[in-house]
Amino acid sequence: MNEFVVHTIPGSPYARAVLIALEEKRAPYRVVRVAPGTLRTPDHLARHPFGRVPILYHGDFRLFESQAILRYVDRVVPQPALTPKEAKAASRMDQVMNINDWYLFQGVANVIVFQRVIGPRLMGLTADEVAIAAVMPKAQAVFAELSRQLGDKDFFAGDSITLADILLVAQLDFFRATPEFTPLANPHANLLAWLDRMAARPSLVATTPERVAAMAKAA
Ligand SMILES: N[C@@H](CCC(=O)N[C@@H](CS)C(=O)NCC(=O)O)C(=O)O
Repeated sequence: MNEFVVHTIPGSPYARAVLIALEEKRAPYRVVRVAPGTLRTPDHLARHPFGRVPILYHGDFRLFESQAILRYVDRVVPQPALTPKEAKAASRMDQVMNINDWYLFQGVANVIVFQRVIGPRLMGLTADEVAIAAVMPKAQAVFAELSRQLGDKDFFAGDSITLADILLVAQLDFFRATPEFTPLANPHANLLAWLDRMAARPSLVATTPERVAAMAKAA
């Protein structure tokens, strides 16, 4: 099995999801550091035409888009399976992954986490409180729906961890660094308990932003 190579900015939640999946599979991988200021350079755009991370290399095969990468890893390293076999559970997994991408990240996390964490820490910006307040109703709706989908189960789809848990936990664990997280999550005890259980898994402990920064090598 060729080693997997993940190009990322350490801290990227999408890339962390890929690393969590590789850890769950115990697959060999290494991390190549992408500097935030290089996303629009010709070299990076040749790897990712939309100027984002993560990018996966597996031998001479290159892939971008986290859902595609996660499903590829699950297909080429079948055990432990991260997709339920049963059709309804598998479609629940797909649904949660799309909630993550379309409703949690787009218009909620990419506003609140940018305003609170990325802008201030990386770009010296001051948080735009009006922009944050404007997305809170959508954020509340997303957290409520995620809590409803989880219900009293241990995982979002099926009896064991799936790609849905992995994609979502990477996003929510990053979101936890914002002051908005507590009022959004506190009404949903099941979601908080799931997040704590997930965060204690070795695959999450191995992929914290600090651990990824320590293992990342320059390209
Ligand atoms: N749809 C992409 C989203 C990836 C994404 O937005 N990555 C962020 C980091 S978590 C990024 O590269 N942001 C840089 C930018 O937007 O310029 C995926 O699933 O991989």
